[in-house]
Amino acid sequence: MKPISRRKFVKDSIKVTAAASLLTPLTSGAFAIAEPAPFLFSQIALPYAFNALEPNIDAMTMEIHYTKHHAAYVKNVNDEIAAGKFVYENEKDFFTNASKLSAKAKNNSGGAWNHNFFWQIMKPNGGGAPTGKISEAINGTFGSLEKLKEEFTKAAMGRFGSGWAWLVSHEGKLKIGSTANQDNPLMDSSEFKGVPLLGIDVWEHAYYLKYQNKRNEYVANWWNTVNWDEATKRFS
Ligand code: MN3
Repeated sequence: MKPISRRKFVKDSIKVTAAASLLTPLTSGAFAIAEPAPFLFSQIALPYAFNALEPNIDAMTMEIHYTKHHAAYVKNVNDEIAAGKFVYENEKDFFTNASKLSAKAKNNSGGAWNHNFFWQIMKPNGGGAPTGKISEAINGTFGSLEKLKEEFTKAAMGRFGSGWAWLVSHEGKLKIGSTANQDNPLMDSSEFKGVPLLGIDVWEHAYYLKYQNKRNEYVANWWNTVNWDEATKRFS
């Protein structure tokens, strides 16, 4: 058997050490490594029970959506990061570099972030109308909340195939649009940009068990889950 050369051994050791250091969170101690720790995505704890959004979103859909679909996006993007391919410091950094990501990293980072956002932008006994600054902005931009809902619904219905519809704040203005797949308005690669205030998942996995092909009914009932307090927080 050919003995492993010292040179190769050293080279491999460095690789292993580098890979390990990438996954070790930095501390302020004496052993801190200059290389920044890569940002890893995580799945937020669902802020309510699987059945809490009934009858608008059924418990089975919520459970599968959260424990299977969302969990998979988080795992898959972190696998890409762990493979040492994408080292960024936070979500913002990740998405402003979206155009440089692999398809796997881009799709799954979007899926990880979008669903964390989605769970928070809904709540049990949601709906109603926002108040304060965001309400003024809605009336100023769209004329009324009803008009906003009409335009947003049009964006959700008009998204062919899988994707998301969004209400965003962009350069001081409210805008409505949609993105394909798991793209989001924070990505540099997205044509529709802004800070998301509301977002609806219009992938069939988000509604098919209860609504089958009736995306329009899902979107109409989804308004009853909207957490306007969360949208307001993100606007101010
Ligand atoms: Mn989904």
